[in-house]
Amino acid sequence: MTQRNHQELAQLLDQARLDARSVPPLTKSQPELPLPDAYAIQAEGIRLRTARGERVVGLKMGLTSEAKRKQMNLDSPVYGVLTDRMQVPADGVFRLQGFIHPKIEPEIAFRTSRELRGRITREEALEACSSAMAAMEILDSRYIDFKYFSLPDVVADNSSSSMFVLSTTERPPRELDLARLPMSMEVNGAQVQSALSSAISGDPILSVVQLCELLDARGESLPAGSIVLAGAATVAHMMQPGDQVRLTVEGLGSVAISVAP
Ligand code: OOG
Ligand code: MG
Repeated sequence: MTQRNHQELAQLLDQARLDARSVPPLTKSQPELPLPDAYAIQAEGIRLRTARGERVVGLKMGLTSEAKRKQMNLDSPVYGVLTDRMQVPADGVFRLQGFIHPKIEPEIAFRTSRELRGRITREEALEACSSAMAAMEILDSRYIDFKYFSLPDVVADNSSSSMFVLSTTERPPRELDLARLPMSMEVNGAQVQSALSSAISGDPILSVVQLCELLDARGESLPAGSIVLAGAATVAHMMQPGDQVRLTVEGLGSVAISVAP
């Protein structure tokens, strides 16, 4: 596949996102879409966004929990890129208009204070992460039906990333029992999902280790000052107008958004 092909496919997905219109999975017309090409399409899509003034603020890991891999019927972790325009302020309002079929999921996020590259240990990842936060990701697939796509499809579509929200509480990850934090997501006060943080990669910090390996395979590193979403602990949840969605993570407080009526 040429760079020209990557650009064309990135443009198609970018336009679908801007128009909030779903399109067939890329593998329908390109059954042999290799994963490295899918990441190249993702990178072209991010270039289109930065050319319009968006700023890259971090990365998201996806499919780091068994629950998510089962829900999406895909078998290995992937990453996507986060920009400043994707962040909803804590306690902010999210409007469903302009999105295709958004879903929300409970996550843990980290902020890095130095660059990480290549194969790193859990200790090195902990050392480089100045804080951990409670986070929710709002996914939106640009593909018809959301559910039935292959790994290269989801990667090309920036791993379904759409929006995210971070708790205002930030704590050094070493102060927490990171792999044993109870997480509970509630909609209008009723619990809809719950899990222990170990559902995320066995320990959410290991998502950072894995991310560095995936980046390294493409000759890239994780810059200092990045936000990293570690991946969802449970399946994602559909939102209705007027919903108040809140995630509480023991030790990290809670984070909420309201869906506009
Ligand atoms: C892929 C992205 C998965 C996560 O946290 O596991 C993800 C998808 O579900 O469409 O963001
Ligand atoms: Mg996610």
